[in-house]
Amino acid sequence: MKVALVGFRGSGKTSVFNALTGQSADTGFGKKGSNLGRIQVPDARLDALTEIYHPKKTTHAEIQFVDAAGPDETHSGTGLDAGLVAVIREADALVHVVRGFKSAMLTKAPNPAGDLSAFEDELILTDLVQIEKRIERLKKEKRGPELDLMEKLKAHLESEQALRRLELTEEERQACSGFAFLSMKPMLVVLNQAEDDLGNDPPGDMVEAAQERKVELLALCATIEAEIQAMEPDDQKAFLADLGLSEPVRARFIRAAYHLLDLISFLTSGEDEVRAWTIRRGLTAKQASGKIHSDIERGFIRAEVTAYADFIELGTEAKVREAGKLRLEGKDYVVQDGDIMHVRHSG
Ligand SMILES: Nc1nc2c(ncn2[C@@H]2O[C@H](COP(=O)(O)OP(=O)(O)OP(=O)(O)O)[C@@H](O)[C@H]2O)c(=O)[nH]1
Ligand SMILES: [Mg+2]
Repeated sequence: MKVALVGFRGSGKTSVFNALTGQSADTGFGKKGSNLGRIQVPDARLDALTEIYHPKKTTHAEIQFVDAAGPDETHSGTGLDAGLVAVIREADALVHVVRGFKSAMLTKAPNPAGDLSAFEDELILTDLVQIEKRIERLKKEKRGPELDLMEKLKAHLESEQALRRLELTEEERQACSGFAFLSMKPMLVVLNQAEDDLGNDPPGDMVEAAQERKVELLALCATIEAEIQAMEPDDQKAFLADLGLSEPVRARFIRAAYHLLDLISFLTSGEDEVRAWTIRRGLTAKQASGKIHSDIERGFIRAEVTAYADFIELGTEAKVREAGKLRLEGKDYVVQDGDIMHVRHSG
């Protein structure tokens, strides 16, 4: 999964990036270029399977981050630059960082709800420009069905609403996927709080703005979280307890992201490798096997599935079989979180 950190200049994107990845990228204005990082998704089930199989390799699911410099908040309404648009297009999800702290570099008082909506307008505007161009072309070529869809999207954007809020059929969604519309991407909003606000709930207008836009909201203080991330584990625990925080932001972030994107993990296990694979909830066994390899999806015959809880209770593959807890599932079986799968395939 690829996540882009977006938001106005100085909102704290690079600070959030550091807090999540443990890197120490330069913060402050006008840093050119973007930062890339990745984190492994901790999974206690993977650790338990590793204890049992002692595989040569254990592979966690991964989240990749890209952090690019943001536009100036005083110049909103002029559209996003092409470089930034390209970065956002590539992402599966956006993390929009909004400033909740008084900045030493920016004169404007924090206005997180205002920034949330102003940046959203930039995404909407970018999509609108793209769609208008497409519509002109479709009119010339007299391509009816796609034209209808584009007109529907255009009307929605013109009412100043992001495309992620628009109900679409599966077919329409498919037709949109190649365009990678910015405002259609799932979004998590991070309210970057002042140190003094740590532990306080986000302001009411912010909560409302997030609900209205159907985006998840996570409040944190990036500078403190970046410090925590850089500490030794023992110091980390003591410091978190001191602040009244139960866990570092990385863990909260991962949960929020999985929830937002409706993701689950299935597991594969053996002597060579124990591994977690992240998929969208609702995928069938055949579709999910394509995550491992497209050849496996093509040649899918059946999946041998054990629920993680059953495996851990019984302890060995032989006992799982004996207890009748190894299920043979066909291509239409809907994969469940924690399924341990072995896919039989031809070719
Ligand atoms: N007080 C306070 N300062 C913060 C917080 N988060 C970031 N800052 C400071 O704000 C400044 C800008 O932070 P960055 O993380 O570089 O912001 P950015 O969004 O990456 O900015 P661009 O890359 O220019 O778009 C830095 O001096 C940070 O130390 C915070 O939670 N509290
Ligand atoms: Mg930055």
